[in-house]
Amino acid sequence: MFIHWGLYAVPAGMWKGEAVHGFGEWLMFRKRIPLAEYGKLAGQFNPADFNADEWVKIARDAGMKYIVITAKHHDGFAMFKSECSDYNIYDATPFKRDPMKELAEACGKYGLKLCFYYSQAQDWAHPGGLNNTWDYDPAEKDFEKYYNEKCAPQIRELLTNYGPIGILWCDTPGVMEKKYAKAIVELVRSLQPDCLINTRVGHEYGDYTSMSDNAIPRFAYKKPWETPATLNDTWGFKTGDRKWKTASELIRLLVDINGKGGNYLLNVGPDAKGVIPAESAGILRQVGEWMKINGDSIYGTVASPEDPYMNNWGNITYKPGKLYLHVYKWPDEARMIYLMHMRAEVTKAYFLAQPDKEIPVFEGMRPSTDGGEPVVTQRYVPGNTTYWTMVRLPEKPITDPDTVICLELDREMEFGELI
Ligand code: FHN
Repeated sequence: MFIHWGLYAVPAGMWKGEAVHGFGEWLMFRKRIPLAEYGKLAGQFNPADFNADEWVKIARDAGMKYIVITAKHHDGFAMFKSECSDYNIYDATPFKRDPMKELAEACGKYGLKLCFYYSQAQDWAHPGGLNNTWDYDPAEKDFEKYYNEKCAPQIRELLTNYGPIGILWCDTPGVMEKKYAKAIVELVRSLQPDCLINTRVGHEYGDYTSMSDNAIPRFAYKKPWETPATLNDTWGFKTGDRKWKTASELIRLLVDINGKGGNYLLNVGPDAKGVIPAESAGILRQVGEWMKINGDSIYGTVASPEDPYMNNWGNITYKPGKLYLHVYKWPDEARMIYLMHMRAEVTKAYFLAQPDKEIPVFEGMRPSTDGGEPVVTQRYVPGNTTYWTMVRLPEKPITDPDTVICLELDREMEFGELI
């Protein structure tokens, strides 16, 4: 679960009675709000309903395994207690709590990994940070000073005060010079060698690839990767944004991403009271219901051997020795799925929703297309080049919006082998 939470939750996309276009967390930039004025939002920020356990449980119940939260976004306001800048939630707001501490405890309790988003280059509150050109003269920008005074010390705090951190999630490196990306990587390695860094640290550093926002590659991508994505249109809370994706859409996107070997980092934008919007929580709960039954087809998967197909019935995810057929659309009256050229024998088949009830698997015959019970038939002749596997589906889906069939195989398949 991605969480964008900061001072921008107070105006929630509105400024002086006007609805401001764009992401909620970009409000200060969009309206070129002077820091002295924007900073006053801190006095109104008292998210008394924040409950770390509830947030972590929402993530856990949706089937999520890690949380990435904005410790500091581009506005420069730290959402943790910081010794190097009192422009932070503990010192500058009436809230007087450190939500990152509370989240670290809750993540430990419920077994999720906590990760920190840190805007390493853009900082609209520090004179040396990138992109605040309305308070500070660009010609006088001293990035080195910003890096030494704020960026590096805050990253040090984040990786020192909150236990093991899964990822330092950097963003928008912009024109930041290579030496700073290198220095951040070295700093993280020195403090927590197991902490991952995403490629948005810049200059081709990083342990895994952050795709563009909401972007899914057309084909499987062999290096580890992740798609950060919104649940509606904004990242940071905006009252006016009602464009929620449905649970069905999210499940299909998740399957698409997992089938191509990636991870889905799905965002929520809590409000100024500290509450994850009920719509987001409700949609994630529905995803979680599906995940409880079908999670085996998602966790631990690698790029599917089937890439780059688009089927008329659904999609495939894969982990060594197991092929998961995700059926979204019942193909035709015969309810038949055809997999061609599968150079592996199906040894066992079952719906994830009915793991104890095996689907019969027959060798060497074509199933009748006149309907009937679910069945898998295959023609498998080692050494031969033409193989096929057919799966007859039940009359109706078993789990909406995606019924998953697991085919256990006698061997591991290579990426791209199912063509
Ligand atoms: O500018 C940010 C944006 O506000 C948001 O944080 C997203 C999340 O991936 N990253 C940047 C734009 O790519």
